[in-house]
Amino acid sequence: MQNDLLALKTETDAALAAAADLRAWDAVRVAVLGRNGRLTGLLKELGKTPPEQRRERGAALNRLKDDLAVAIEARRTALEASELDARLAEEKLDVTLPPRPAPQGLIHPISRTEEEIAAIFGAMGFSIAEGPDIESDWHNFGALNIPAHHPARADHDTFYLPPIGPLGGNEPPRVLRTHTSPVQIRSMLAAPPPLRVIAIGRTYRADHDATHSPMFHQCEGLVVDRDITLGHLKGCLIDFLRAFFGISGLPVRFRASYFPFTEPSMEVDIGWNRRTGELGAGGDWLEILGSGMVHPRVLANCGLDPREWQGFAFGMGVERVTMLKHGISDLRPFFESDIRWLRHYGANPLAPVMLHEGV
Ligand code: 2NL
Repeated sequence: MQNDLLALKTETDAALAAAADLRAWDAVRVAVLGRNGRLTGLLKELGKTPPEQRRERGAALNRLKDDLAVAIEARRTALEASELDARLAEEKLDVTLPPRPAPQGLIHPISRTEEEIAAIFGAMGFSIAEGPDIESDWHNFGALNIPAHHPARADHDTFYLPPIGPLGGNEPPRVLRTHTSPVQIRSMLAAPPPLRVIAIGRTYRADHDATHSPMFHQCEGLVVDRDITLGHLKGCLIDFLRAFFGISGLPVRFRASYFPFTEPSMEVDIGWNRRTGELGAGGDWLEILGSGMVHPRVLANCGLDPREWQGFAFGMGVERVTMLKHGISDLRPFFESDIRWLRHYGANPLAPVMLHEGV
């Protein structure tokens, strides 16, 4: 090999050996084979070689180019292998490390109460019924024996929706349901008795202060069958209240009251201590739900003969029972989305709802 070519080979080999990483290697490659590289320069000068030496010189340059290409490629393979070895040695994964805690969501206390109520009544054979938030005047009031002059119909209580439709404003008004009762009306219309349903969900009243929210939640239950008595109502609600508050001997009192849709009607109280707020003992009474035997006119409104079918019904406020159960004194934080309050009162989504959650 001609001297200058031998020198280029020797120096390139040395530079490749000295290149410690792929960056340095690439610099060597460009300096030799690149557009302005040394070998490229020699090839460009071939034209200036005297014609009698050109053949031999050209063949030598091409052999050298192949040799250099092989050496450069071999060095790249070696450098890549050692960089991979270094990464494999460095990037170790310790599968025995405990995982970092991931942020965990919580169940809103209202939802949790709804789940608990559904679990208890579900175990008694009730099914959950749902209905629309926007109701006809008839489903919300008329069917429930709430006459036109009844205070529950007064404008300050009910959200009325603007009339739409072919009658040009003369159709009966639609309302945001003021209670969950229309859901039970729909259940009676949808299927013949026997019937055991629970309706839980959002309800609306035009009322807003420390103890009233324009949107709140109710739970109502309805049983319709032959020969249903006040005894069934009392047994069912005593069992429910003792399971929900987790107090087996919880005192329960039934007190005569009035609702347009039940006859007779009863307010249901539980025993508590007015001074400490403790539930289950203390000699004081706390109103917790309303109930009664379904008014014969309500049964008839739903196409049921009251001489053949009887029923009982009850209703409670979900916020109210949640506040009592967890010692929450203010209604407003339920709907303020304050993450600190929700972290405090939220429920673990992975803990299944038990039939006896307790206070
Ligand atoms: C309360 C009282 C009550 C009902 C709701 C009802 C439903 C139908 C027929 C008859 Cl379809 N009654 N529901 C009965 C008595 C009381 O709720 O204080 N709610 C918060």
